[in-house]
Amino acid sequence: MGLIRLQKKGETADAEGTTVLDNESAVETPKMFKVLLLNDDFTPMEFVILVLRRFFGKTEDEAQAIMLEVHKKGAGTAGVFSLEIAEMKSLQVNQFARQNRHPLKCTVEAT
Ligand code: TYC
Repeated sequence: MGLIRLQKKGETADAEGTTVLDNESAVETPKMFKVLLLNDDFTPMEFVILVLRRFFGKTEDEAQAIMLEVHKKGAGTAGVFSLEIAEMKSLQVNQFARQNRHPLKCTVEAT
């Protein structure tokens, strides 16, 4: 009597009889999203540095470099996260900017 191998849903046996995952069941690399800061003419540089330190865990030097990139190029990446975390950070930054009467805007973009 031959060996009977039972595959679960989403699995198949390859030529050697090894169980492999079907394509739809294969573990996929998580999709990642950039949290972008947008430049404006009014938000103080120090406030942008504070945002980068408080919400993105940047050091003073890292925060200054990102802030200057945004200031010169119009936008820059504060961090890269799963969609859920990226959207939460973006909401928190926009709320914090509004509370402090600054026009700073934060958006989310696919990597
Ligand atoms: N451009 C602003 C200024 O000159 C500084 C700034 C930097 C604003 C980055 C927003 O995301 C920003 N005060």
